[in-house]
Amino acid sequence: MLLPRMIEEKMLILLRQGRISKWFSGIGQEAIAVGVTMAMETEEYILPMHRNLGVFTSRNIPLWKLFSQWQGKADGFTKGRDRSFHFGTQDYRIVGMISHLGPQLGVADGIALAQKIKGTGMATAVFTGEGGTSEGDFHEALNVASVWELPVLFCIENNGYGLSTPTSEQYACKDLAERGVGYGITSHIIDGNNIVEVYVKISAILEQMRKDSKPVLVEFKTFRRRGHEEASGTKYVPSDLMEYWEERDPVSRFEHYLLSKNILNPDQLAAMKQDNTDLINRDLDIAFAKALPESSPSIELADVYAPSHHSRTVASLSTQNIRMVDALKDAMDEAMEKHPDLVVMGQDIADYGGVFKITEGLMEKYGRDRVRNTPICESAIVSVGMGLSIAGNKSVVEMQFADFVSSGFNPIVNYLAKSHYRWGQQADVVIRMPCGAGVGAGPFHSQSNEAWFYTVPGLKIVYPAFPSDAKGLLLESIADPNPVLFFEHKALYRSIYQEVPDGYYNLPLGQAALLHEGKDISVITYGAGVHWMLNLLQEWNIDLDLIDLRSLVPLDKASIKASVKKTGKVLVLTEDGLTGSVASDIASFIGEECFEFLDAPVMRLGSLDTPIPFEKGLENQYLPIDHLKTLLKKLLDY
Ligand SMILES: Cc1ncc(C[n+]2csc(CCOP(=O)(O)OP(=O)(O)O)c2C)c(N)n1
Repeated sequence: MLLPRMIEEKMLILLRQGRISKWFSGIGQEAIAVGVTMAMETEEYILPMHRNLGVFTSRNIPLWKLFSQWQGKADGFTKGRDRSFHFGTQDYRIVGMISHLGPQLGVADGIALAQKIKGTGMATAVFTGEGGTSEGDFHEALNVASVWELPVLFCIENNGYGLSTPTSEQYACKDLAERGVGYGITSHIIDGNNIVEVYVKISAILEQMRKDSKPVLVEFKTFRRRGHEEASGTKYVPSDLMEYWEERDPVSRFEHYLLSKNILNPDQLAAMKQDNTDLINRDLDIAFAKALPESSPSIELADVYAPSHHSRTVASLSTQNIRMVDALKDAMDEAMEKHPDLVVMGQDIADYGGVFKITEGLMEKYGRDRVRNTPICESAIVSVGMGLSIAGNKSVVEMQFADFVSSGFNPIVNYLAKSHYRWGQQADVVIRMPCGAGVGAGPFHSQSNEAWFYTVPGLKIVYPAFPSDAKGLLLESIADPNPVLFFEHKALYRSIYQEVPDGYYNLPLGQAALLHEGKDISVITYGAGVHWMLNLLQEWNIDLDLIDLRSLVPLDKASIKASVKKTGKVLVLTEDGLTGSVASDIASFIGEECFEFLDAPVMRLGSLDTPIPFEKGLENQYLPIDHLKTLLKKLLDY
C-alpha cells in the first residue's frame, strides 16, 4: 500500500510541474486494490479501474514501464496510443478499463466463462465505482454471471462520489450490496479502508468461489479523498466528511497497527519508505529517458487489425444444392469442428436452434458449454465475447435481428474495435446479423445497418449474397482473429438456392465477385441489391459489369476501379438509405480515384431516408427496386 501511495504523491508533484497529463487519484483507497490483488492467484485475471494503481504495483509491473505508459512513451503498454490505466497486459493478467466504465464487467464474465469451460478453477476479479453500477452493463453482467454461474468477484468501490455526484443522487437503495439479492448473487459489505479485513475476507470468498464457481458481489466502503481527477478539486465535499475519512486512512491505519504490534519498527518503516523513494526516482529517470513513439501513418494503420495467420482451404468438388440458411448452418457446424475453442452465444440459439434455425442441432452435437442461450442483454454478451478472446477462445454472437445490435453498440465500437490498436489484444469475435427488408417486418426488424459500423476502424464487415459465399466467408470470418460483423439478408435465407461445396473451405475477405460482364455500365452492389440486378438482367439484356462486393471492410477497391475504368459509367446500389451510407463512400472514392475514366456522374441508388415501413406497399415504395431500370436507362443515355 505504501508503494502506490508514494507513487501517487510523486505523480501529484509531476502533474503540477506539467510532466504528466491527467491523474486519477486512488489515495485513501489503496487497501482495496492491494488487498484484492494479493488475495488473487497470479494466474487469475484482474480488471481494474482508474483508481486501482495498487493492482498494478501488487502484480509487480516494473515501475518504469508504468511511468512510460503514463507519459505516452514508445515502451508504454499502448505505445502512446492510450492514456493512464487504459491498457491491458497478458503478462500480468491485468485487463484495464475503457473509459466507458461498465463494459469490462461483461468482459470479466467472458474471461470467467473461458476458465469455467477449461475447468481451471480460477476466479476473475473486476472493479467498478458506485457510479458505474448505474450503467446497464453492471446489471447485465451480474445477471449473466449469476445465470451462467461464473466465478466473478464483482468489486464495487463505493467512494462517496462519482465525479461530483454524491451517492444520494446515484442510487436510492441503502447499500449497493443489496443489489446482489436481485440477481441471486451472494454479497458482502467490507470496510475498504482496512487492509486486513479486505485481504482476509476476500481470500476466504475467493477460496469458496473457486470451489463452487459462483459470482460474488462485494461492496467496499471507502472514500475518494481527492478530486475526480486532479484538476477538478473537491470543493463540493463537506470538510467534516473529508476529516472523517482522513482519520481512517488505510496506510497510516496499517502502519499504526504494525508498529503497535511490533511487527514492524520505525527504522524498518523508514527504510521501506527510502527504498520506495529510490525505486520511484530511479524508474522515473528511466522512463523520462525513454523515447516517444516514432511512427508513421502506415505503422499506425497496420496495427488497427490483428494479423491473420490461418491457412486457406479450397472448397471440395462435391456439392449440394442448398439454401443460404443451410449453408450458414453448415458453416457453423464446420467451424465448431475446426475450432474446439469456439463458443456460440445468442438468444434462443441452443435447444430452439435460433429464430432462423441456423444453430439448430449444434447444442446437441457440441454441448451446452459451447452453444449458449443468453439472457436478453446484447451489450453484456458482446463484452463476454471480448473476455473469451482475451482468455484465448473464439466466439460467434448471434444477434436475433441485426436491429438489436444497437443494444450492444458500445462494446463493439469502443472495446472490440479498438482493442488491437490500443494494446495489441485481438478481439476474436464474429457477430452474426440477420438483416434486411422485403419481408414486411417494419422499422425494427428490417434494417440494413452496416453503415453504423463502417466508419469505425478495427471492425470488418462482410455481407454475402449467395449460399456458397455465405459459407466460405463465415468460415473465414470465424478463422480471422478480428471482430467481424457478418450480415445475413433474411429475404435471401430461404429464397436462393445454390450448389454449395461440402466440408470446410474459406474464402478471402476483400475480394469482390464479377457476376456479369459488360462494357456500358458498372453496377456496384452487395446483399439483396445483387439479386435485384440479377432479376433485372433476366428480363433486360443490358451490357454491364455487375460487381458483388461480398465484404465492405476490407473493400475491394481494385475491382471497383478496374470496372469503372472499363465502362466509364457507374451506379452504386444499396438497400440502405443514401445519407452517410457505404454507397456514398464508394461513390466518393470513385469520384476521387477514377475521375478521368468517367463519362457520366457517379450515380447512387438506395432506399428512402425514412424508417422502414411495415405495410407491403409502403415497404415497396421505400425500397429502390422500382427505380433501378429508369436510373440505368438514364445512365446509358447520358
Ligand atoms: C459511459 C460514461 N459516462 C460518463 C463518463 C464520465 N465519467 C468518468 S468517471 C465518472 C465517474 C465515475 O464514478 P464512479 O464509478 O463512482 O468511480 P470513481 O471515479 O468514483 O472511482 C464519470 C461520470 C464515462 N467515462 N463514461
